[in-house]
Amino acid sequence: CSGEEVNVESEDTSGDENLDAEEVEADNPDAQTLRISVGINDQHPLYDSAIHFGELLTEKTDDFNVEVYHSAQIAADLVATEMVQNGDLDITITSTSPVMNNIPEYGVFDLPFVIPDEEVADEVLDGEFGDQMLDILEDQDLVGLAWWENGFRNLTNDVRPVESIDDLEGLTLRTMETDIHLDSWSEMGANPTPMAFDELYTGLQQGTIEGQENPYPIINLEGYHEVQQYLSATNHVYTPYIFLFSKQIWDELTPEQQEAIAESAYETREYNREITRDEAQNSLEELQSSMEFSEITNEEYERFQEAVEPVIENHSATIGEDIVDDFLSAVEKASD
Ligand code: TK8
Repeated sequence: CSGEEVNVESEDTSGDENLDAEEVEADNPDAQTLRISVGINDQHPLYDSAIHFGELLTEKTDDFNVEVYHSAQIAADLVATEMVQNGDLDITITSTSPVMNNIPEYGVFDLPFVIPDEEVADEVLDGEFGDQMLDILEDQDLVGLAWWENGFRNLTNDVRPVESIDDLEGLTLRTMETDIHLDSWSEMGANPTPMAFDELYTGLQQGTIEGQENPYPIINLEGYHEVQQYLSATNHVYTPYIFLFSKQIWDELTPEQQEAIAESAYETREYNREITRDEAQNSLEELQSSMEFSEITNEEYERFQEAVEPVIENHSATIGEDIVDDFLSAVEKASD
């Protein structure tokens, strides 16, 4: 974990000189500063993408400086999102999953084994369904500006190779803080426990938990292979990153400023997907040299899928039946 420079409380960070952030400065002494918080470290493509956003924005207007804070120095995803809702932070780019605590509709992305591949993910997020999901954020004091990539999630653990669902029996796994992931892993026979991302490395290192699941770039760049021996290509869920702007701060901006910010977030999407996918391949190769890697056969994959069938049913009412139906049809349409 590379957040070693600082360890501050979340709320009062503005102007704190000890924080390690990348600044993109406008050529204007009166520029307003937009702070972006990300939970991952500065090696991950998300950090680079956030800086890229700042560069695009300063090309379009000299009204803003952009500061990007990595490794949850400002706050981990859940708290950062609340700060954005309260107008205490301008921007966070987070996995959708922790957002679900306040916005149950967002649980739809946590339903396991629904999105089969990246092309389908792109089509669903870039189409009507993705727009509809961004729109519902407004009632929550959030402006959702773009879907970026975290990627398909894969399992690591330190006990045994997981090649079949039977291998999961009793494994203690960290999941993101969402009931749907907890329920999914329980249905698959594991013993899941929710934990904020910034506690994960220590949890693995100290053996509080035996395993976790994340996309390859996070596993590699956060160094989980240092404390985990086995990697399985489970690809069980695709949870996107979402670019969230504070509605309270947004409403104070001019339409031209809003447009420049919205365009920069949106235009960074392709760049972000490209570098994240390259890193996923690169990270997988690197991980294979230090971990024992297992692929899941089609037959076994079906057993995983069967085991989690109750999960959609269990959570449809909370997410909203309509949203679940729209999601499943968007996926089906994109898969044709
Ligand atoms: C990083 C998180 C992370 C997520 C997790 O801030 O918590 O496991 O995958 O990407 O959003």
